Amino acid sequence: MRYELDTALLSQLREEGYLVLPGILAGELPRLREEADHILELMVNSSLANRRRSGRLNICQLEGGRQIIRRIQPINDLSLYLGQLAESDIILTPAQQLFGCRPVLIEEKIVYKQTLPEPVPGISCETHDDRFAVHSDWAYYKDQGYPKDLVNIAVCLDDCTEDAGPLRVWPGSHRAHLEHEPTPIGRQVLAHLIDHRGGVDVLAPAGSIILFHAMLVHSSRPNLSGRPRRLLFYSYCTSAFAVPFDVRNGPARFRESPYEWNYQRLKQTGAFTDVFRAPAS
Ligand SMILES: O=C(O)CCC(=O)C(=O)O
Repeated sequence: MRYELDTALLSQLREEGYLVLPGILAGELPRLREEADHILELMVNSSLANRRRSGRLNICQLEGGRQIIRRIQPINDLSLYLGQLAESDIILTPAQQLFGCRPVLIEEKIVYKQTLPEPVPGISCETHDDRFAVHSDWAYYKDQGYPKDLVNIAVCLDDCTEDAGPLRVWPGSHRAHLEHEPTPIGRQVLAHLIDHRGGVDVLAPAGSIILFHAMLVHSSRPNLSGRPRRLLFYSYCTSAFAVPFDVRNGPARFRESPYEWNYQRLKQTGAFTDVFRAPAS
């Protein structure tokens, strides 16, 4: 399947720095959610089997014990389906239209914002909540020398409602890079450069695609809905730039893979039995 942006949508994306394509992947939702659940189970069980939190897994625990899966990254080497989706026409065509040449994937992740029904003992957790700071992704990508022609394609696995900590964007902020400072939850635009209480929520039903420029300032509040708010992110760079291979995610794949094989071996020999199942979603 192919989805071409018309001129009006393309100029909206160029002007505002973001665009929502409602429901265009609704038919894929069962498979997308199945993959997200599978990756979540793999991460939690392999962390327990190895007695070491996977470096892919970002999990938080709040006072009172509630645990929230915040993010898993990288993911394409854990799911054939998600790896193939990243190269599919429906995902690539809008990015290709924007760049005027082939997009090259530079990183992928799933932001889960998913509370676990029961805390899982034995995994070390971060102590903050699932919010994301007011930032642009290029504030990170610039460290690897990437150009500014980068676009994020986020697939909504769940409804992005006001109470679910939706993506919040500052329309038009992608035109110039704003200086960031480090915070416990990541880099953040200096408070005097942008109104941190500004921005607009990007509300979208499950199955929608949100495209946004990597320089666009964005954030998200904690998810208070009681439901997961999963976004699958693919980030692309223009092939006009000599993109180095997998520099952002490659080291984590290389570091984590031996632990994941060790987990499979422990399971095969009966030395470890899975204890965690993803909550029904
Ligand atoms: O999914 C979200 O709420 C925001 C994620 C985000 O900004 C990031 O991963 O850089």
